Amino acid sequence: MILLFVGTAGSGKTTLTGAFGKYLEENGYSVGYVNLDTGVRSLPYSPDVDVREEITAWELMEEGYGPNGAIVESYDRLLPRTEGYVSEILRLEEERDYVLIDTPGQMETFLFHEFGMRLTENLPEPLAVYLFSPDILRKPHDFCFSRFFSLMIDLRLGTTTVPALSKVDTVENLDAYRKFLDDVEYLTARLKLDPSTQGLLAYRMCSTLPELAPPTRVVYISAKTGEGFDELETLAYEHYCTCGDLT
Ligand SMILES: Nc1nc2c(ncn2[C@@H]2O[C@H](COP(=O)(O)OP(=O)(O)O)[C@@H](O)[C@H]2O)c(=O)[nH]1
Ligand SMILES: [Mg+2]
Repeated sequence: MILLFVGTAGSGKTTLTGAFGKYLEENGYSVGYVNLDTGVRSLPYSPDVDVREEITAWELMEEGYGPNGAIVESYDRLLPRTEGYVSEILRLEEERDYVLIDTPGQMETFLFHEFGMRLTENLPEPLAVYLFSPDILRKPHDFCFSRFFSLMIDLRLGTTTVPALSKVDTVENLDAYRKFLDDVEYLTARLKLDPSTQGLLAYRMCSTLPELAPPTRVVYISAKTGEGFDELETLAYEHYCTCGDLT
């Protein structure tokens, strides 16, 4: 089973890769780890496949690139190696129960770069986990945004994507978050009360969500406390063993 952790910088991908991998290993599974981030300094797991063996963003910064340029250049230079990484990941998948892929810190270098696209389309039905942190959820339309962003990842990568709220240990009123994320009808009803342009757009978008998307469960996860790990394990199992039905 291949799990691909995707999300904006700081959403918790690397921490979760380490903590969820440890949880799986403690439960008797063998786990392979893949680091695709050329810019990360240290990792909380020991990678079986690591793009930093080929190139790092900081060595490019020593060549004179700025931080953003170095990141983009590093993936340009990794591009000819894509097929090699796919083979390494497939080999790893044959020998381990799970392969956890920690994607680049900056999500755009994965979703908007040929490297990420080519790598993903050559993996056998990876389950993408879209991590978003609670601090981006300020208003009802932000909940709509998150649900749609997860769908956009499906569209872009051709994967099945599970939306996962990360860092739930930092949330005091998790039930309120759950209500908005789990119950699309409730969210849509709340959006209808918002007369702003953003509210109207979100209302229209969320009204179409039940037609557009299969009813996917949202996972609530904390890499700190392990909350939601069992749920993520179940979803991965269902994805691989019951033909992608994640209702
Ligand atoms: N409280 C809390 N902090 C977390 C959690 N997961 C990650 N973090 C913190 O969020 C920051 C970014 O995490 P990181 O895994 O590097 O994010 P990445 O850029 O998506 O790989 C770090 O300071 C982590 O310690 C979590 O579940 N709970
Ligand atoms: Mg990271």
